[in-house]
Amino acid sequence: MSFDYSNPKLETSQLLDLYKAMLKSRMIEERMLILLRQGKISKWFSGIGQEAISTGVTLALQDDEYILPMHRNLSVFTSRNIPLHRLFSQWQGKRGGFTKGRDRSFHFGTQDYKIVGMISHLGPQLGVANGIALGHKLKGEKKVTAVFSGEGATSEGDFHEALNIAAVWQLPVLFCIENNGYGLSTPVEEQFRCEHIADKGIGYGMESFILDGNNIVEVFGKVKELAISLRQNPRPVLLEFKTFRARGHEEASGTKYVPKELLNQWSLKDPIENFQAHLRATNILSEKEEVDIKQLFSREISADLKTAFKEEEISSSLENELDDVFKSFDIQEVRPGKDNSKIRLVDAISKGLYQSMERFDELVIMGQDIASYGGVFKVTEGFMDAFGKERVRNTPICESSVIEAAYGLSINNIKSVVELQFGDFVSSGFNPVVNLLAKSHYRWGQAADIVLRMPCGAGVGAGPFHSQTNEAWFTKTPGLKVVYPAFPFDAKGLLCASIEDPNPVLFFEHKQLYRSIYQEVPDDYYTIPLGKAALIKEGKEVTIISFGAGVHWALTAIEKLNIAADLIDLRTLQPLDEGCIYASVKKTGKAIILQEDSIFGGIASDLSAMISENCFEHLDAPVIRVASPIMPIPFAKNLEDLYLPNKRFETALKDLLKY
Ligand SMILES: Cc1ncc(C[n+]2csc(CCOP(=O)(O)OP(=O)(O)O)c2C)c(N)n1
Repeated sequence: MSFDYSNPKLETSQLLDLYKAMLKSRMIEERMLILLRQGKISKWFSGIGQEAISTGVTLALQDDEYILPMHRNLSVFTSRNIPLHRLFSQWQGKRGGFTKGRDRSFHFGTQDYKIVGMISHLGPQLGVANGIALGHKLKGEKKVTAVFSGEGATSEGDFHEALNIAAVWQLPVLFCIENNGYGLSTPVEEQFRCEHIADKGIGYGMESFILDGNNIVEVFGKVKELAISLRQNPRPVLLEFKTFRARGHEEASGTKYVPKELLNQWSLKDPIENFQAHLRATNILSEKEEVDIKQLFSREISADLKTAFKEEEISSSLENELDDVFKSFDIQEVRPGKDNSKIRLVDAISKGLYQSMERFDELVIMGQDIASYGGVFKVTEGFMDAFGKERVRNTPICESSVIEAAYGLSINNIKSVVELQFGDFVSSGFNPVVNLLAKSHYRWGQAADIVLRMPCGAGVGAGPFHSQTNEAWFTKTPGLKVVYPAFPFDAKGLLCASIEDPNPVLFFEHKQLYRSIYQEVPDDYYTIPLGKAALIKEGKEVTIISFGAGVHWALTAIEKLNIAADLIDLRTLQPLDEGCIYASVKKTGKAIILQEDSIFGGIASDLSAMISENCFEHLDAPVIRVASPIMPIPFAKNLEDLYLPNKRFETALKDLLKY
């Protein structure tokens, strides 16, 4: 098989560099396959036969440009000259790797080498690249971002959303799709219907090209040319690299389902053997040089393997592990000023957000209809005129990709706030929230500096898809902070603190409280630290614990029944102010928890268990949970009234007091 290596015409030194970089990753892989057979490493996803793509793309970019590889892209890592022993330690789960033993194989990133590794879910990578590229664009930096995907993962919604956003926002992203014929065992004809993935480019309004993924010169040349062009004229490009997966999906799974002829056909197109033959035939590489290079790499691999094997197995303490779930952050509390205005909850949120935009020059807000329209709840009304359309950014309807983009912005050191039009729609962006954002700091020390604003809650007759209060989906996911204010003063101070916090925060805003609850709120910027509950009423008879609209229902009941109760407004659900809860329950001996969401699996259940475990000797009655029944939220007013727990709360409270 002979390839055309004449276009573009490259210098001898460039040709040799390309050869060496491909060869190095091949030689590492071959060694890994031996170790795998010896049981010295676990899983391995082979990129053998596809090295020209990772190598060509990586060497065509500048070292300070981000690359987001997948599981078969070893050469991205080695072409960026990461010390091999660090890679080996990573694969053995040792401290010398990049994740302190917390994640495996290529699931890691490193800011030092501008590489952002994948999560298992494949598709989210594509949207993250958008955020990084957006960051460059906003900072006026002329840089390209390259992201990889297999052809199989292009069936995921993330691919379509990411291409759409990149096109609409004209982001300088190279979407590098390696079409290697199979997604695990699924051949391309069972994956998509069109002939070429590149054909999809036109549907998104972007340029696309088909490249021979086994021809290193073609890959390197075209990517280099495009990178120069994209830096000057930012826009996304879809690249389909035709190639072949020479080995099984992962080593244990074999290639039984792949026709022999196909394997034979493609073995003739090996990117390294062919290129090496060309270099030899054109006297660019002598036999001696070839042997020398191979010996050099072999020695380097052996020495670095020795270093990694010598490294002791990782050990840690639970405290140490827990310490890394969140990026540590001590808020410099800004105290409220003296001038106040009586405003609604929605105004307090809007003011907090506005003043945060003033305070953090680069803070970006993204959401549907938030720019000139001001958002469906008008929280960002007037923001576009004040801060411009770049920072107050309308998005297409693609929650997943927008949240992924927010993560990319954070990787590029830019804070963002994402407005979910309704908190219910976060389900369309669930994967990046619970997998990308939540696990990021623990996995590789990367902060996800993002606030997701979640208009939520029932009582407004909006039916099953615009009324949920879905905090429990997130309070159980380690790595997320969850804030849920009930009053304007708290809402503003907590939102400002959430934006300051470099960790991912879900900020719940109850729609029914938006325009019904007024309070004197300081005019100037201030913060309220997360994780502190508020004891808003004090009494000895009972402890009532709630948050959001429930706090107001509890206040009504306390007044109506004229009882002396401690009323705790949790304000933050993660982290939870356990001390405040236990102190109160130990004083009153009775606890009732009021939660708007359905009763099963909500925060009330956990609180009940925690109180039982920690305050048992002080309790004079069982801990009571009052919440909605286990059913979707109905639309009609009478049905919604049946559903919501506020009326049942009064009865339950009376019963508990009598106990
Ligand atoms: C969301 C999700 N579904 C399924 C999988 C299991 N899985 C891992 S890799 C893979 C095949 C991916 O194929 P492709 O994108 O073509 O990449 P390739 O492995 O061929 O390089 C599958 C099905 C997964 N990791 N994530």
